[in-house]
Amino acid sequence: MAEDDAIILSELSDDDLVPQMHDDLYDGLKDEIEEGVHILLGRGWTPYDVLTQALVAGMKVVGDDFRDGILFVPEVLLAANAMKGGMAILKPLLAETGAPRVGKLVIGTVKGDIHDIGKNLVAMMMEGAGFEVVDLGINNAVEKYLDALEREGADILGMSALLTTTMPYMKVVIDTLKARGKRDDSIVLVGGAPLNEEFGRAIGADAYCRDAAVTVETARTLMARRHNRLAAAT
Ligand code: B1M
Repeated sequence: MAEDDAIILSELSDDDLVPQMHDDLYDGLKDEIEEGVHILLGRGWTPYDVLTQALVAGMKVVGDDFRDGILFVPEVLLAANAMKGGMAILKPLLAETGAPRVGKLVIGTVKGDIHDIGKNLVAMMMEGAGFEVVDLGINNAVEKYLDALEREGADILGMSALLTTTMPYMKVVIDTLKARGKRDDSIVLVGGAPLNEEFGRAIGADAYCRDAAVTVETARTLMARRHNRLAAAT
């Protein structure tokens, strides 16, 4: 539309630019999202604030309208693609904290589930917090998780599920770890929109993580406990 075309993002104040970015995310406008991210960073915003306030908050609207049947899969895919464009700019900045390596995380979305935006966000934030991250991508069967944990000697297993139909698969992975006597070798963290603390406890995870920031905090706390336990045992 001619009127929309006339909007010059760099001329908007922060208070106008952020809602405009929510609209652009909704419309799947990747170039505009990338431009908006650069503008906010240029104005001194931290990468974390750009991520949470401009991108994640915008994606919430997309999610609500998808739920309510206002948006459909093709539109949501475009929005996801725009979101990923913005995230790609922020990723190296979030990882640039220079923090010493504090642990190694293997993370992936469970079998049958192809949602990866939240999982990617968690991976980015964990990298930024100094964790080494091995990202297994989407649709992971139990053997892929177990092979990766062993191969990488990881401290933490992270699993993501966005569907009520795929979240029970997390229990399959944890039960297999138990059956093979490997459950105590790593910390298991789970996350995804349909999960909650009760579910995390019921399937035997060490913790349910509501969002990426909580994942970082939880991983730090549980890693510190693990170090103390190992130190006490030697
Ligand atoms: Co899907 N989808 N989707 N979808 N999709 C949901 C999840 C849904 C809630 C939409 C709705 O109805 N409101 C609904 C699930 C309903 C349910 O199960 N109860 C749904 C559905 C039904 C489906 C399909 C079945 C639709 C269809 O085909 N008819 C289909 C399933 C495909 C499959 O997986 N087999 C499908 C497909 C898709 C797209 C491909 C179009 C696209 C995915 C693109 C992609 O990921 N590359 C998509 C999207 C984008 C969504 C919504 C709109 C947004 C998800 C998202 O990216 N959120 C979503 C609606 C919603 O969640 N409100 C929806 C933003 C992201 C930052 O948040 O993923 O929650 P989130 O991650 C957070 C936390 O949850 C947490 O931290 C993250 C960052 O703060 N977290 C973790 C997540 N993983 C973690 C792992 C951890 C820790 C924390 O490990 C330690």
